[in-house]
Amino acid sequence: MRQQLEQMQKDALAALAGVTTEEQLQALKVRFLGKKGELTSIMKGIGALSSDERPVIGQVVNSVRDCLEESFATCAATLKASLKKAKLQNERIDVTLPGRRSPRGTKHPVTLVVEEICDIFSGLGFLVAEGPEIELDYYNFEALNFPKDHPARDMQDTFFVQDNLLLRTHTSPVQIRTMLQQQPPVRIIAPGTVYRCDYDATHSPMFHQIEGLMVDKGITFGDLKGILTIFTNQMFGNDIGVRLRPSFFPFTEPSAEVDIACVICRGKGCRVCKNSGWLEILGAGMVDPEVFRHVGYDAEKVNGFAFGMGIERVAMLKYGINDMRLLFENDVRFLSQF
Ligand code: 2U9
Repeated sequence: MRQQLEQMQKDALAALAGVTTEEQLQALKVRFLGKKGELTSIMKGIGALSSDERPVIGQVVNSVRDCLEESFATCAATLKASLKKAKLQNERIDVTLPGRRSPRGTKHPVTLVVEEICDIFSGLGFLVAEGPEIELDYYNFEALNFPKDHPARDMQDTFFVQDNLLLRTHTSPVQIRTMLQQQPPVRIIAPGTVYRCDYDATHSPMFHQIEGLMVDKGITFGDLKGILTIFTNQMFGNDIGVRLRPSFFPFTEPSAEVDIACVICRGKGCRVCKNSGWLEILGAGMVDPEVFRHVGYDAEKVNGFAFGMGIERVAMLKYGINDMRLLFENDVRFLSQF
């Protein structure tokens, strides 16, 4: 029986040496020390021993049990420590790894062009002015000398909110509001969103404009041409050709449309300029005395010029974009190119 016990102890210690998981350890504990385990089954033979042998074997049983219990406890502690170590190793965070960068956005081409134009005119002493996008008919049309039957006032061309209230069709009401609030001299540019009932490859119902206004004593058409030439040179290059053609607007007299030499063919003639060699980018003129009358300025004492341009058109020419709708789809593949 002593031999049996010693063999079992040997077997148990050998098996313990190969344990790598808590499940294996538990299974060995059941096998050797459990209620129906090997030690219990050997101990069943104690009853058949003589009264001399029984205490001796009893001592061996106790010493084997103590030895195994201690070995199991040691094994459990070692296993626990090594599992914890492995877990910590697996979960280790390398704090020296560079962080994951979130992709950086880019400015919309319309914003880039607005900023560039504002910078150019700020350099020429113009202040930036803003106003509401929902306007009274008076500021959008009446004060700007639009006759009552002008086609722009039609529902077909203007988005009306109520009888007298509309989405501004240009940023000109900003200049009217500014003149009503301050006396000359005035030198402002008004960038902003405007709305017109129009939609195709070159027109959007919502688009952006920048308009400029300069009012003082003795302003001439030559000043207007000079300022616009400085602007086109800075915007499209120093040697870009500029020409003015006579035109008509209700709010300026005389009026002109301003062309630059085609940015694609430099005046030779191509598809973009429809073989004319020129591209229209601006409208301009001397402010009509009737407009000054509406804001209480004395047209005998002061005069001035105004101009306006569509931002999307400038952006399309500057960046070679052939469909205005690309500017409003917000496709990141398109926008990230600027
Ligand atoms: C006041 C007086 C005069 C602003 C002007 C234009 C000519 C013009 C168009 C360009 C393309 C609008 O976006 S577009 O369709 N603009 O041709 N705008 S003069 O004249 C003003 C403005 C305010 C008080």
